[in-house]
Amino acid sequence: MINEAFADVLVEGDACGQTAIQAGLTSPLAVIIVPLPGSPPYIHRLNKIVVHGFLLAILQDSVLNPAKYSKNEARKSIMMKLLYLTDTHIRGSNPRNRTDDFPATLRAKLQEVAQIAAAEKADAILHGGDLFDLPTPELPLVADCIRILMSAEIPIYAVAGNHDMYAFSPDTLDRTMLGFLHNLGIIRLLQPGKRLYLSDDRVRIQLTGQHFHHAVDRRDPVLDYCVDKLDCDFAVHMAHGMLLNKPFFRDTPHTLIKQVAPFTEADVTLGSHAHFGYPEVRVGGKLFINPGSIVRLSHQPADINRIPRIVVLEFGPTGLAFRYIPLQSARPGREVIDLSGPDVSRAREKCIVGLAGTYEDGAIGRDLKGALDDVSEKRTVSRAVRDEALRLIDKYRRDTE
Ligand SMILES: [Mn+2]
Repeated sequence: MINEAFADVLVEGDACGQTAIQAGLTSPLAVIIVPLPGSPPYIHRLNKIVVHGFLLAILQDSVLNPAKYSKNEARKSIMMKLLYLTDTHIRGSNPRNRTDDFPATLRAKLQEVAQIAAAEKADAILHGGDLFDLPTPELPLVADCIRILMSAEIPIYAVAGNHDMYAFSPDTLDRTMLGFLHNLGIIRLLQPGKRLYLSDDRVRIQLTGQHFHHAVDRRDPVLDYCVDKLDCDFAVHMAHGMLLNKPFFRDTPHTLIKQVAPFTEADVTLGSHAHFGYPEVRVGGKLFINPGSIVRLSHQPADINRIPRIVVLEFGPTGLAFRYIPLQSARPGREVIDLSGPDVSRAREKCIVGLAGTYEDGAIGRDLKGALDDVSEKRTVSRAVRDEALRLIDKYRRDTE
């Protein structure tokens, strides 16, 4: 029997048999072994020798890489874990509704994320966009936050959100902090339309991503939210846009999960942008998850009463599993959000989205003066502001021509 055979080998003090038992190889198939160079000739003392290709390969591997087959690592070798968080909105000052020290809160939350990554032995961190609240946020806090994320010592993959770029244009990313970190190789921005593969010994994951851009939720949603699955066990897609589980305000462009579910082959679509998140949705075996932003910026009850959370995704030979991890460092909403002030976040978002809708597809570039006239009329911007804007634009044009 194989166990006896291993016991024999163990008596000989052989690393191969020992690691095989630690790896849980107790199948009664029986054994082994082509001695590696330098191995002792114990093989002749085994009573029964049946070479089984699969076991043989693992055992050879286990001799060459014993650490991989130690008890703690055995589980890891058949599973990949990804940790997902989104909409961190890193900024060095307090948002209007927050009463706490917002930068300190960000550092604490990211520290907790790094600790979870270590405790879970995650293989990578995924970020759904709006890593930063501004395209070029304050450097000291960026340094703190990125150093904390890097302390997890695993790759960080991300898509860019509307706050990470200028003018809803991913073309501007090279001039932003997120693009800068990508160019340094510290954060790896997924490239729309391209597949990236993460693979373990037995699991291969296809990772794709779509940055925010001015036409998200306005053009055919299949272009942004749907992918084909090729040459992998699992496909994961991240897109920064207003992908929702149920209809929203008519004047806010959004896409419903049911519109895209039939057309994507992604096993998991990771949502962002909609800060409150929603319970996961399953459609025909496909999973749509948005845990919500890890910071609460509005004072709507749905935001105040939720606890920010991240997601751990596990991919193994038997399928995929996920669980939410609420952040311990998140204090009750009422302790950090000022309930008395006006909720400007929704009004501001509506205004910005409304403007973007008015000037699609480069209309701003073609007729900037007309657009400014239009905006100043709609938003009651003073004539002086409009004229100053035009003067600056003229100057910019002259300087760049
Ligand atoms: Mn956001």
